[in-house]
Amino acid sequence: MTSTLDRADLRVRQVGGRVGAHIEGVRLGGDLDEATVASVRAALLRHKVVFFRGQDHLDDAEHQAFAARMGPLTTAHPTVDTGSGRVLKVTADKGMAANAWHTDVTFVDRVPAISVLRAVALPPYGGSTVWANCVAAYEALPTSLRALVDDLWAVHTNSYDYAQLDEESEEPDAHYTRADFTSQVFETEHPVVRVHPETGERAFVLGHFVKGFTGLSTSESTAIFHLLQNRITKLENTVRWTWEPGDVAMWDNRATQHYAVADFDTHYREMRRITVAGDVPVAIDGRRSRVVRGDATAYSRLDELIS
Ligand SMILES: O=C(O)CCC(=O)C(=O)O
Ligand SMILES: [Fe+2]
Repeated sequence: MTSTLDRADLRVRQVGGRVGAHIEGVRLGGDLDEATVASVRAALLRHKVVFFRGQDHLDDAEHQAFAARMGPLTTAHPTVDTGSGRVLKVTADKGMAANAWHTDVTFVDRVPAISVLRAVALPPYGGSTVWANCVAAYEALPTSLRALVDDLWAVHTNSYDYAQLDEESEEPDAHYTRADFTSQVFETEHPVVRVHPETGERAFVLGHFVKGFTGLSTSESTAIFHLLQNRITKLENTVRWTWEPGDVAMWDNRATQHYAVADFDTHYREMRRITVAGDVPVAIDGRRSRVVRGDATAYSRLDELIS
């Protein structure tokens, strides 16, 4: 299906029924014209994750220049000092436990808006990535469950219980260690349902940084977390992308979760991510997320955001 977002040379083809589109006819870079940037953004807001093939010309600088057209950038990560500023190198998913369903960096108050991921080295098999639509999952809720989540809040932290992760995700990766990721502890209380600042849609804010729900016991939190996550990650609500060299994926981090599938044995896989800064989530009743612990001002500035 091609959509009405198409311009003469830009084609948007839906990949999944609820999430994901392939954008053809665009050469990504910092010099894209305004109309193309607007079309790409419109496709992103509608489809939640967009894929571009054949972007082999990109290096870190041009990747960054393209991402900067989508908004002000964050530093690479709140706790990892990459030295190189804004590029997060993801060489294995171990240190980040990316083979778990998550929305990026929800442990800070200013949850990133958009992530732009580029394939640099791919394994001979496996290593695909899956995205889920957090808006569609909310919209599919029966009224009884909406009543439960609309006024529910959750505390997210980067210092979660690693013992709960599966054995395979215990190995630290070569570039960043677990100690890097938890060198500074962050905790933020977010609404379970946020109102998207650009689309006005309601979206779940959950994923593996959730430590528990406000006012509920650990066992109650675990039960409700699984109930909701099972709805978000239901296969019909997801899209899976099999990477080819030169591919770029860009997702709306305010409306999705993702999971990097760790099925490539010991083969080398390298991705690079540039992250676009986001604002502090707003609940249905207008209240904003609240910092419990940690200061993310150095990671992502709120005063540069256009609202
Ligand atoms: O490596 C991937 O496919 C995704 C890793 C990830 O979670 C991220 O870049 O945010
Ligand atoms: Fe991620």
